[in-house]
Amino acid sequence: MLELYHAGLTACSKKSRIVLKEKGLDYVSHYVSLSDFEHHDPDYLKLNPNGLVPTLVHDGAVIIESTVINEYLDEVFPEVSLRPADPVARAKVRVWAKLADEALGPNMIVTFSNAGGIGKSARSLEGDDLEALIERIPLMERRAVITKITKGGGFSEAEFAAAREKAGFIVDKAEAALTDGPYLAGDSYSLADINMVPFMHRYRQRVVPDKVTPEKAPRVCEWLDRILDRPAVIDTFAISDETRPED
Ligand SMILES: N[C@@H](CCC(=O)N[C@@H](CS)C(=O)NCC(=O)O)C(=O)O
Repeated sequence: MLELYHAGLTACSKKSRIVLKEKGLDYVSHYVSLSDFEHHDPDYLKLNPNGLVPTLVHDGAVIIESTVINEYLDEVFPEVSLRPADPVARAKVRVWAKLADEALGPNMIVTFSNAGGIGKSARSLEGDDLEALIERIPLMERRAVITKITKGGGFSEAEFAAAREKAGFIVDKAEAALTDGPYLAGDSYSLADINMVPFMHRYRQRVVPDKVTPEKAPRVCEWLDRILDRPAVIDTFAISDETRPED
């Protein structure tokens, strides 16, 4: 049995939800509300000690980290393969997996600073409640983010600028890669595209909308629209029983 603990429309959750849907795999969906800090519940931390989503449980085996989950799913369920056979193209998929992990940073700065979601919930706390929340966060760097947006005056203009620069760098990489083929790793649709699409979508929507335009990044825009049009991706991005509208 496959079970996915996820937070619906968050970027990392989408990464693994797309793979499950592309492969047509049945899974039990467990929505973990980040706004209610359910990812810090002791029971959830037993599965994912980092206190992050997503988490996959496959016949009792627990797999964490969205990029790792996606590789695992592709290894265990190879019928619909999401990695090319050619080792050079496979290496490209791995480089994109690494970039997708790096792509989270700029997205998080903007998401946590937004008026809604987890940022809003954290900012609504004060005193002992806020201290208790901060104390419960397992990862040092996530504790630092929550401390900054609640007690530290939020991210500085310099931090936003650095996040935008990093996002722009990744958009440029994608634009260059897409001169070699219709997909990020070349000829075939792969985990490279799946791991990147949730971030590129957010980059266009709210991180660097001035950069992801048909004039400045024509190949990225065409690729993004093409990937967003796949039935599995449409299903993943839609508000449904698996998601919450506020994500
Ligand atoms: N490297 C992790 C990052 C996971 C991650 O940051 N997930 C976000 C949602 S996209 C999350 O759980 N955020 C909650 C928090 O930071 O408190 C992965 O890829 O699984």
